[in-house]
Amino acid sequence: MSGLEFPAGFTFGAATAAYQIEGAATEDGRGPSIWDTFSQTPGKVENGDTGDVAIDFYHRVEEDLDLIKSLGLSAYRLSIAWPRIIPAGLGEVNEAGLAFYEKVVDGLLVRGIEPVVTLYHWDLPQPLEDRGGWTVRETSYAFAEYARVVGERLGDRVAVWTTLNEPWCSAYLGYGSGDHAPGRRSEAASLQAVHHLNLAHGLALIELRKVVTRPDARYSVTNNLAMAYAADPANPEDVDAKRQIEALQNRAFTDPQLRGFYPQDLLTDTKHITDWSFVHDGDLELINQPIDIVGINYYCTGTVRRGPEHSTEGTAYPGATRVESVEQPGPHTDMGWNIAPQGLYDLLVATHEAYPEYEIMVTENGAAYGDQPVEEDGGKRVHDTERVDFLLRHFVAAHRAIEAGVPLTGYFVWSLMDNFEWAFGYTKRFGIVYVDYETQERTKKDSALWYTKLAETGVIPE
Ligand code: NCW
Repeated sequence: MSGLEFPAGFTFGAATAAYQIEGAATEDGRGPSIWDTFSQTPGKVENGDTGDVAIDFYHRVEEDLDLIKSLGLSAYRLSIAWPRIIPAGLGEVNEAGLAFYEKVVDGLLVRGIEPVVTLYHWDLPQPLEDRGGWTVRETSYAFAEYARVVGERLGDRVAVWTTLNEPWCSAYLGYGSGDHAPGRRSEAASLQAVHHLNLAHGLALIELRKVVTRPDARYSVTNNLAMAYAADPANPEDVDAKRQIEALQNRAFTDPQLRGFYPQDLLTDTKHITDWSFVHDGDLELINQPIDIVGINYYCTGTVRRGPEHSTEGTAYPGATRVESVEQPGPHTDMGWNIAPQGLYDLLVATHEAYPEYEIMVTENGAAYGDQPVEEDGGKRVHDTERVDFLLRHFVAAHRAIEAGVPLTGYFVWSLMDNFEWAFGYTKRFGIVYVDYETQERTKKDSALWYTKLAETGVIPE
């Protein structure tokens, strides 16, 4: 199975997000984000956990950058916290915030690691939510202004600019099911959010391209595309259930972003919720800006079939009709997500077929497990054999996709280190590096040692 070699120049990276790792929530002028508010609201996050301290990356930058270097990675995917840059969301720029990310980006470059920067990984400034958040188009314009400010400061250095991470989560979990910040539960609001996130993506690209000066800088967006299967591919009703999921989760984002239109079936499926009049003339041209890389976050698959009629109010799939999820066979990770490397292969091939002109990167893939450190040979070890096996099998699937002609040029493991897992607090560990939340001590897990061999040789280790 292994011993497979990736093409020369393939990017092996790891990913994190600002709110999940930084801590220092009120330091150096950072304003509140919707995740501060949400995590401080009783009952929203497991154990009442917050990102106030997280894994203290804010104060441990040098040590953590040395760690990335020691892993042999060629790129690090980080996100910038909008509330550190423009604390009120609009208006005054916080110099300390820019200086912090300048330190991170310079620290990466000096170590020979390419910075891959995501501008929005879910931490909307709270004052913007107070004005309507992603349900209003003012937020899209505020995002473009923020992108310009960051681009002006770091545009000579950042290798890849990613506008949004998983807008499906921001829109449907944030405004539809309420599982994520800001915790609203409205079908109409979630569809407004879909559009204003897409608009923000396009407007930000326009501003970035005006100010970025690094000649080889590239542009991207990261979607968590569903790999959905019909329970019975010969049953048209099951096939239609799959079509609905793909319209809501995949094409609602990729079609406007990469093609400049909303899918007609999405508009039809949701017409009882909204007439989409929040899409103004010219918006789709603004959204459909040229990009270089399509980023895909992949974790698991879904299988759907025709189910009973049910309301979709308060769910993450507004307007889905008679769609029922079929339980996926195990084994599952600690998130309850099924392990399906074939799904990664299928998704990469399907995305390439739908949008053949784009380079693709897996911007996140990884697994949560209940890791336990052990004392061994006078040191700490974490034998996360399941994660090693998970990564091995997904890298093999990615390699197969390349052989099948998919222009896959990079892969970022989620996550570099254990961190704040949103509504699950600190109960789920995705890191290839273990973090002791009491002492903040970092310990490379076996998966990190395995990944280093892959990153250094380009060959999937046995
Ligand atoms: S929750 C989620 N994640 C994890 C998170 O740590 C990271 O910030 C995200 O980019 C790991 O990768 C992403 N993604 C949401 C997946 C969908 C959840 C499905 C909910 C069903 C309604």
